[in-house]
Amino acid sequence: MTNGEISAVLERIARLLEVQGAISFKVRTYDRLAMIVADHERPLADLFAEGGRKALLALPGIGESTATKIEELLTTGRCGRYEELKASLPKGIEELLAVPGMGPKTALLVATKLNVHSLDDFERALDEHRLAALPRMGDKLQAKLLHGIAIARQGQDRRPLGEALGIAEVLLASLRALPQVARAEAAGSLRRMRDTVGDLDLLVTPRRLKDAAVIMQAFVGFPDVREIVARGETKASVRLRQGLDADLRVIAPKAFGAAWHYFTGSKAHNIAIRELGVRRGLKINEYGVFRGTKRIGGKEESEVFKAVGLPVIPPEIRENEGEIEAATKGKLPRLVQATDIKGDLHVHSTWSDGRATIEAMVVAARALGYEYLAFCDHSQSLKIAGGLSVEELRQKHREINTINRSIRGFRILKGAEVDILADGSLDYPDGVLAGFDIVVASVHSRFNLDQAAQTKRVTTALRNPHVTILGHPTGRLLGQRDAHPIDLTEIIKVAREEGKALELNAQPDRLDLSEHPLREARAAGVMIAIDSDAHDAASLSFVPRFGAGAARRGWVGPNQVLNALPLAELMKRLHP
Ligand code: DGT
Ligand code: CA
Ligand code: CA
Ligand code: ZN
Repeated sequence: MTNGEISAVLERIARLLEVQGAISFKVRTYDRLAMIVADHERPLADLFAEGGRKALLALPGIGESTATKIEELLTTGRCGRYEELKASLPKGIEELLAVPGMGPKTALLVATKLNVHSLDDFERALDEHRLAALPRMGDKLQAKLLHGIAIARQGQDRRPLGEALGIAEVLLASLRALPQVARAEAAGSLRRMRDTVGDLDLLVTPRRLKDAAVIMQAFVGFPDVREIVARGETKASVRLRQGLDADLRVIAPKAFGAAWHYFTGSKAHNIAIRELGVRRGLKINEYGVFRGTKRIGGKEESEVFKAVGLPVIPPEIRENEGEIEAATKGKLPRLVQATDIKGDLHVHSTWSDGRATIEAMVVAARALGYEYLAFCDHSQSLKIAGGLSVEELRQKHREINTINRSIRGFRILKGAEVDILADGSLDYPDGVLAGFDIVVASVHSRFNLDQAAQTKRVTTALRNPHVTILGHPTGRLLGQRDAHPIDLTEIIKVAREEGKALELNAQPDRLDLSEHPLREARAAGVMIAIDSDAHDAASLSFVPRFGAGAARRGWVGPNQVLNALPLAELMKRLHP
C-alpha cells in the first residue's frame, strides 16, 4: 500500500466524521494526518518493513491509534475504524460526498430525507425537484450540484490551461533536476495550449536506458503525487494532489521525436499523419518512423513531418482542422509569437481596482520589452471595481501626462474599460470618450439577456466611433461561467465594418475569445488585441505566457495583432 493510498483512507475517515457531526478538532486531526502521510518522503511500507511499529510511531504527529490503523492497513489492506464509520452512516454517502459543491450536512440530509444512495438516485431527485424541499437549497446550489454530478462521474474535471501549466512546470523542473534525466518535456493538450487540459502527459529520456526504473520511482514519490493509478517499467499514471492526473513515459532517445509527436496529438492529427505515412509505405507510431522493419527516423520530431513531406506544424494547431492541407500546399500560416508583442492595451492601475501604480506597471512592462501600455481603468458605473468619475479621469490624465514627459522610449496610453450599458450605450458621454487613446468596451452586467438582445447591445456599442476594442467578448470564466449567449459571427461582421478590434483576454481563466471565433475573425480580417487585463505587475506576463499560445491556436498571425504594432504605427491607427 502506498503513502497516497494510506493518506486517502485517513482523509475518508475525516470526511465521514464530518458527516457524523464529530467535533471539528477530530476532523482536523485526521486531515492533518492524511497530509503528513502523503508528504512523507519514504514509503511507510518500507519504514514499517524495516523498523516495525516503532518506525511508524517515530513519525511526527503519529500516535498510538494512528500507528495501529496504518499497521492494519499495511498488513491487511483494511481499516476497522473506517469500515465501522461507513457502516454507521447511510449507504452511498461517499459517492454523494464526491460531488463538488456537496457539503457533509447536505449529503446526510439528501441520503436520509430523500432516500438517495447513489449518483443516479441523486440525479433523479434533482430532476424531480425534490431537493428544493431541503433547507438552504436554492436554485444556484442545485445547478452547481447538477454540474458536480457530471464531474464526479468523470472522475475529474478539465482544468484551465493556466492551472495545468503551473502544475506541469513544477513536475518538469523536478524531473529535470534528476541526475538520470537527459530531457523532460510536456506533450498532450498542454503543449497544444488548449484552453482546458484533461490530464498532463510528460515525457522523459533517461541518460542511460537502465535508469528508467529509478526515474519512475522518483516520479511517483514527488510531493504533488497523491495516488499511483498505474505503474509499469516505462509508464506511470498518477493522480496529483491538485486533483489532476499525470502520465509519465520514459522514452529512448532514438524514439523521442516520434513519441513527442505522438503524445502531443491531437489524436485526429496523429491519425491523419499516420495515413499520409501509409500512402508512402511508411509506418509511423510512437516508437519511430519505419519502412518495413527499418527505422528511418524518430529522434527528432521534425523527422516525422519530413517523412511525409511536410514542414513542422506548430503544436498549437495540430487538430486536423486544416493544418495538414495548409502544410501540404506550403500555406502554413506564420503564427504570432510572444516576442512579436509590443505592448498591452488593457491593464488596470490603483486608479480603479488594480493593485499596482501606473509607475510600477510601467517598470514591469519595460522589463517585458514593451513600448507602450494602455491603462484602462473601470468606468463610473462599476462602483464595486472603483470605476472613475469624470473628475477622477482628469486627475489621472494629468498624472499620465507628467509621467510621459519624464520617460523616454515608452508611452503610456490613456484608456478606459468602459461598461456597455444594457441598451448598448456606453458608461461615459462621447465628449469624455473622445479624450482616450484606447476604449475597451466590456459587458459586466446582465449576462442573461437572450442572444438577440445581447448581440444587439454589443453591436450598438461597437458602432460607437470612440470604441477601439471589444473586451472579453463572451464573458466566459473557465470552469465557472459559460459564455453568455451572443452571435459572434454578427459581432465579427460589425467589427470588420467598423474597423474595431476584438480582445483575446489572456487571463488564464478567460482566454476569451477562444480558438474558433479567432479563426473566424482572422478570415474576416478583424484585428485582435491580446490583452493581459492585468490588475498587478506580475499579471502582465499573462500575454506572453497564455495569450500568445491561445492566439496561435486561433491561427492568428502577427499582422492581425493590434498590440504587435510598433508604437508609431499604433498611434497612426488610433488617431488617423
Ligand atoms: P486531454 O488530456 O483530454 O486534454 O487531451 P490530450 O490531447 O492530451 O489527450 P490524451 O491525454 O488522452 O492523450 C495524449 C495524446 O496521445 C493525444 O493528444 C494523442 C495521443 N493519443 C492518445 N490516444 C491515441 C489513440 O488512440 N490514437 C492516436 N493516434 N493517438 C492517441
Ligand atoms: Ca492529456
Ligand atoms: Ca494522457
Ligand atoms: Zn472587464
